Amino acid sequence: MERSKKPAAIPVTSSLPQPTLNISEDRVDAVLPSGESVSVSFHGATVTSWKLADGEEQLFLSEKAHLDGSKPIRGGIPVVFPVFGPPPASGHATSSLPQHGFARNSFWEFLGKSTSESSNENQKSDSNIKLDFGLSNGMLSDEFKKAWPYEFGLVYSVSLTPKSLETSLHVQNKGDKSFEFQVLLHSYLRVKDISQIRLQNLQSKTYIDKTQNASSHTESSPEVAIISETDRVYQSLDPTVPVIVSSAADNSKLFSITREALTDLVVWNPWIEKAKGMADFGPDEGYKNMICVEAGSVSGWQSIEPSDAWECGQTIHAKL
Ligand code: TA6
Repeated sequence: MERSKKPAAIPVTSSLPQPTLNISEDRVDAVLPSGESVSVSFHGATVTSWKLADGEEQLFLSEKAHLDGSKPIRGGIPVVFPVFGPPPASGHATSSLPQHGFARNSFWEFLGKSTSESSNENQKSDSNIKLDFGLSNGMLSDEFKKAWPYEFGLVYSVSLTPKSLETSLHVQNKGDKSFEFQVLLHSYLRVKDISQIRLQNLQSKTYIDKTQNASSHTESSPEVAIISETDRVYQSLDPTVPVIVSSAADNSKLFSITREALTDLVVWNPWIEKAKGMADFGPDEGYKNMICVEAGSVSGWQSIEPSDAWECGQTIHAKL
C-alpha cells in the first residue's frame, strides 16, 4: 500500500519548563524552573554558588577569592585530590604536590549536562540537572604532571534538585601503575552567625584536633558548638548517617550532609586570627558566616589498580 499519508514525525519535546544552562568563559551556570541555581567554575570544578528558590545563597565565597585561575578558589566547594592537607614530607608519590593537591588548582573541562523528569507527579517541570566536569593527566600543568606522573581520569558531577546539591567524583586509573590518593569535598557552608549553629551526629566519634598538635579525642557533645579556631578530622563515620548543621535557637536543620564512600569528616573554621591571616579570605569578619563541613577519605589512602575505578560523593540538603 502506498503510504503517502505517513504521519509527520512528531518532535519529542517536553512542554514542561526546562532548566536553563549558561556556559561562559570561566564557569557554567544552571537554573531550575523552580528557581534554584548553581554555578561551577572551570577552575577546580569549584562550585562557587548554590542558591535556593528564594535566592538565598547556601555557600560561603570569600570576597577576596581569586576567580581568575591564579589560585585555588577560597570558598564554595573546592575538590581536594590526590592529597589532603600538606602532603607527606618526603618519600611519598604526593610529596611534591601543594597542599590539598592539584584538582582544585587546575582547569577542568565541561563534559555536558543531563536533566531528568521529576519522579514526583506534582512536579511541574524537570526538577534536576546534572553537570559533568572532567580532568585527566594530559590536562595538568607540566609542574603537576612531573610532581604526580600517573595516568588518571576524574569526572566530577554536580547535581542540583529543588532541595539538594549532590557532588560526586569518579576516579579512574588509566595507566599501568597503581596509585593511591586521598579525596575531600571542601564545602564552605554559609551561616548567618557561627555562634548560633550546632553540629549534630558527631557524638562519640574519634577526631584528630589539628589545633592541638593533631592529638586524638572523642567527641562528647551531641551538639558541637564552634567557639574558637576549629580544625578537626572526625574519623570512621557511617556515611549514611547525616551530619546536621542546626540552629541553636530552634534546632531547625540548616544543612544535612550524607556521603558515599567518604567516612571522614573535617570541621573547620579559621576564627579571628587565621581569617585575618589569609590574604584571600574576606571580609575578615567572614569567619562568622561560614562553617566548613568537609566529606572526605583522608585518614588513610585509597589505592586503585590499573583500569580500576572508584567513586564517592556527598548530598547536601538545605533548609529542611
Ligand atoms: O580542611 C581544613 C584545612 O585542611 C585546614 O587545615 C586549613 O588549612 C584549610 O583546610 C584551608 O586550607 P587552604 O590550603 O585552602 O588554605
